[in-house]
Amino acid sequence: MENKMFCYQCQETAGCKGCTISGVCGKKPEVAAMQDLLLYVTRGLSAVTTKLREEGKAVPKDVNHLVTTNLFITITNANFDREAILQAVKKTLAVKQELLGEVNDADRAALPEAALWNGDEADFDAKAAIVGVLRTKDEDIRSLRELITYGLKGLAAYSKHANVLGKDSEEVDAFLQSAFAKTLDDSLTAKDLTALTLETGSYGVKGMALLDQANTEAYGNPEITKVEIGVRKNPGILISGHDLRDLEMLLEQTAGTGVDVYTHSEMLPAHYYPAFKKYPHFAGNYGNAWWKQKEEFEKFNGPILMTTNCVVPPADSYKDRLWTTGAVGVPGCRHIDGAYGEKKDFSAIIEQAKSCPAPTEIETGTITGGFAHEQVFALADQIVEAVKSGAIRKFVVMAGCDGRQRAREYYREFAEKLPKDVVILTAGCAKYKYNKLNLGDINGIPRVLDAGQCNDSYSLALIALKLKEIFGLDDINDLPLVFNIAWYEQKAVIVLLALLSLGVKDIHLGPTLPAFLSPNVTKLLVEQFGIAGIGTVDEDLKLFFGEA
Ligand code: SF4
Ligand code: SF3
Repeated sequence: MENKMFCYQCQETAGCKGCTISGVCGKKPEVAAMQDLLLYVTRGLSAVTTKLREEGKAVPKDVNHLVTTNLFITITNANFDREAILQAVKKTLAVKQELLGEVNDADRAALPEAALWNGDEADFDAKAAIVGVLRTKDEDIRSLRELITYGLKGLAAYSKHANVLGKDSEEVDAFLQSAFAKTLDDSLTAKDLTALTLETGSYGVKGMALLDQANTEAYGNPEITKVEIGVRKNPGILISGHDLRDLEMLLEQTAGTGVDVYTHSEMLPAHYYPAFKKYPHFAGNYGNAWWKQKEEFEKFNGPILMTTNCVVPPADSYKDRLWTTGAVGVPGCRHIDGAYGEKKDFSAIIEQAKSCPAPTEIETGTITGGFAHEQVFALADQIVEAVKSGAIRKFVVMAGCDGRQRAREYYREFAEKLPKDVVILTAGCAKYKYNKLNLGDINGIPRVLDAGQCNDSYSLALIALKLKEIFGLDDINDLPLVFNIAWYEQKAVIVLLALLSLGVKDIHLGPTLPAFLSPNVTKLLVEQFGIAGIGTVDEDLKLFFGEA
């Protein structure tokens, strides 16, 4: 049967091969088509901007922002709204045509077809059908092009978060666009693309560093924090996703209104930042990782604001309470616009909240986090002492994503069965598999050190580099540190590539290896970097710690 779509960018792709009829995530073929087309025209725009830079001409910031937003739109569980994506295609074509006029005549002829294409809406679907993932016939070239593309999507998302806080890096944007344009270039060999993959990882480090700087300059350094997971009596607004600037605006606008604000999933780490602690109505975290949202949003009773991925197409019962902003889109749900640097107007959400009952309690207690780099550096003496005395034998990095597949129970069981002298370093929503297990502490150091969101995996890298320095080691791989990472969407891809670029070897990746890695690309990652999948919990405990 002919494919209605083709997407294999996330861990939950159908049959570990590819979604061809409809997305497991809920993405329909007509939405997949517009995403494919948006990537195509954004590649074209990137080829134009790259050429302009080669000619010594400046590319405006808002064009950089358009590229990153477009890539963000196509991340798993970010945007299901065909109409919104179609409008983004049109806008991108218009911007590209204008910039094309600035390219020297002699250079224009050398641009790829994607840079020159300027179809009408009537042409969109026919074009989309031939520019998707399967346009690349050679499976290894396709695999590398997609690996780079997914890494760039993650980099775009992190850049966007830095950009809304007023931090831009022309260097990162220029690389992102040039690398994205190279995924159109048929003259590049697998060897060239492998080098570009690693380069993407090194820019991943720069992008995450930029975001870390943006976040900490705006909101302070995360610090050890106990976060309430129960509920209060006021009506509430639940904010999810990764955008701290949106949260800040929501907290400002809800102050004194009698409406509380709760975080969900990847917004939990916002509680660790000093700047948000001044809001008495910042009530706590409600629920778990993204995939539990259907059940939890139902029970929350009040409006929910999705600032980024991961949104699940909502049930009718709460659709009217689900709001989107930024790159997120869900047909039938209201969207709040707002340009970078502008104040978004959340008053309609606040008004709706006032008429809603308070959230239904689903759990009580607290969870502790806030172990980003500065906080861990402050505890360095204690940690080094614990390692030297043998109280801490090893660290295991369990950063990444959570997801709905049953196979992910592995991570809960792995955490539960870990030897008691092992400490988990985590970031991202993967932590929801074990952050409520009360795994105790070692000489006052909690056994689950949560650095924050997935982008805060950067903190984990800094912590590893700091430990390497303190212990006087030459190689990061000589640390008593193992990597057992869970992935789901494309932000995890840039984190992975970033770690590889820092020289980290023997990363275990689960619950399954990406479908977009061809056998040859997998072989390369295994041989050069020691990348491996996961086994059973007992096998892996034996492998990592010599015991089950
Ligand atoms: Fe399938 Fe994942 Fe693509 Fe959704 S994002 S269509 S689940 S591969
Ligand atoms: Fe989670 Fe989507 Fe990846 Fe940011 S929120 S880690 S899955």
